Amino acid sequence: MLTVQTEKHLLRDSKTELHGGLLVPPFECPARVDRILARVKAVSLGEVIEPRDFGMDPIRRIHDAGFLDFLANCWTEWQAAGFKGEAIPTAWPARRMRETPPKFIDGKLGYYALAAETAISNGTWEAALASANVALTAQAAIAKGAGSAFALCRPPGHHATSDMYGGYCFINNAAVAAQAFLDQGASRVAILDVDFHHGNGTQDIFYGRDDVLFLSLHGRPEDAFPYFLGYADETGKSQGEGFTANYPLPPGTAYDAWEDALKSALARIDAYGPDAVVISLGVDTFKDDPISFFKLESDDYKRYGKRIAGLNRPTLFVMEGGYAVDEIGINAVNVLTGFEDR
Ligand code: B3N
Ligand code: ZN
Repeated sequence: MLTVQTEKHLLRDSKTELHGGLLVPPFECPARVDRILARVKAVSLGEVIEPRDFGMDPIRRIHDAGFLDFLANCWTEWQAAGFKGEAIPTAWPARRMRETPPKFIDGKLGYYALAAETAISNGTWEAALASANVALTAQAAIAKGAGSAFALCRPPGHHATSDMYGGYCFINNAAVAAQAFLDQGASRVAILDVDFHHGNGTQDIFYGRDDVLFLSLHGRPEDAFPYFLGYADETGKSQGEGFTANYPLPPGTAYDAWEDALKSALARIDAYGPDAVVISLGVDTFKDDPISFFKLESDDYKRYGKRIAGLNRPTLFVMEGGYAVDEIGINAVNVLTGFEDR
């Protein structure tokens, strides 16, 4: 399987995450990609290539112009305002307040953020753009006939909506790639999100549409980030009614129960008959993940990779979360070798 990756992910190197009332080193760190890439090479998964630059057009198909402008200029404006730390929002358009974008960067941060843990720092925008190009390059390989490809994206994307960042995500790489399939002639695309966290951004982007089927297996919103989306009764709206499926699961969920949900999701995808499948691949479902509460073991990733292959559709894997750095390479690549049945 082809892997697409770039060292530009190193530009995303913020030093702080707001967690537990403290500024701690971010869980979403550069070592994650180093470990996955080392494993890709150790198992000889296949060729590893650099991304091409697709420009802004495919990203503008998903994201709001004001939001992209904010991301591109945030760090410069934050520094110009004289702030000394990394950029973190402090105020939001909360219930019954005005949703008018402010001019001052401190206000813009709250307007465009969905949560406060994710600090913006020098290089964040450049790394997010490179990550989207990683997804688009892997998508292009599949459009040209590859049966599968692995987009080793960092930063991840599935929490980013058309106009909000957060949960370590800035540009929604899976959504950008899915839209590219459609723009190049696909009629239907399925996005299966197997990250521990609900893919709220991807769901929100496609919620009113029937040309993208979105399915997510995740920690239930009563207990897990992003807290405010991902309930089972969210099934789509208007033309998109019936094209979203959520499988919220409780703390302690181990492979057998998780696989039951996966089988149900795969049956839905099979019935939909997509031209391409995008897997939002997070391995924070692992039993030792430091911020999650599922109990999957390393061999389980191989088992479910094989099940995904059973769809027999062109499949693009887009890297999302996973913070057990010592095992992230084994777990992520186990999905891919399981898919290849080796
Ligand atoms: O949810 C958390 C969080 C939960 C538990 C933690 N422990 C026990 C140390 C630490 C953090 N933080 C909120 C930000 C989570 C962002 C998730 C990003 C992701 O992987 N999305 O798929
Ligand atoms: Zn996650």
